[in-house]
Amino acid sequence: MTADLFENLDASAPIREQLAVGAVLLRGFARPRQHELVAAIQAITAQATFRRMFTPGGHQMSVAMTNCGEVGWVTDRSGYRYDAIDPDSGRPWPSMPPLLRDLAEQAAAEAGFAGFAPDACLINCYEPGAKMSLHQDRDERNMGAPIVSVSLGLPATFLFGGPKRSDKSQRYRLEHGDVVVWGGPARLAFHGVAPLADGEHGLLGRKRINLTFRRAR
Ligand code: MD3
Ligand code: FE
Repeated sequence: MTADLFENLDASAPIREQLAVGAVLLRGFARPRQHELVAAIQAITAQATFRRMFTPGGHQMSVAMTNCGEVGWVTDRSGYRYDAIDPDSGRPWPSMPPLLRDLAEQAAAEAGFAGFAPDACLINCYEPGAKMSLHQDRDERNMGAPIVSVSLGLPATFLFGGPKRSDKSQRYRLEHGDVVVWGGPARLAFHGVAPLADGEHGLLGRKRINLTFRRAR
């Protein structure tokens, strides 16, 4: 009680919630920059359009994806990987706008990961019904670096499990402007997103967009 009362006395301190060891939720951290973020995402997707990729098992993902940065995450029948070239356009991915890079770096620093230098940003687009099954993120070379995620648009139920797929998962609601930093022991936790509930968001309509900033190489 006392801790809660005094935690955010400093008006400039973000509202933080520790979800697990190494996982810090910064509620509303991206809100002050929401309009610039949406404009930056629109500029990226004009160059590299959202597409629903195929898993190595041949299933088409319900989430549409694109990337910016030096490398982007891709999946097709041959596997998952980071690639400097967008397979749809044959061109390099759009570069990561400083606005996005700075936001990720600042959030990581708030969570105790000073010096985070992402080289990849995966942009996920959920429409009602789209989901992401439980998985681990293990295609990155440097597991010492955290992943920073930024949620925009419709709220989602995020599932956060443990180091084993069978570990019971906890549910969190991630809303527009929420930023989560996943590092340390949380970095290899199983996680996923429940099917997106329909709704209408003032800025993004019937969509949820999630950015994940990574150090892939
Ligand atoms: C916990 N994206 O792109 S973001 C993904 O909302 C992904 O689109 C989800 O999982 C989304 O791989 C979840 C939150 C997140 C991202 C990476 C993590 C949580 C994580 C890596 C390790 C542990
Ligand atoms: Fe993931």
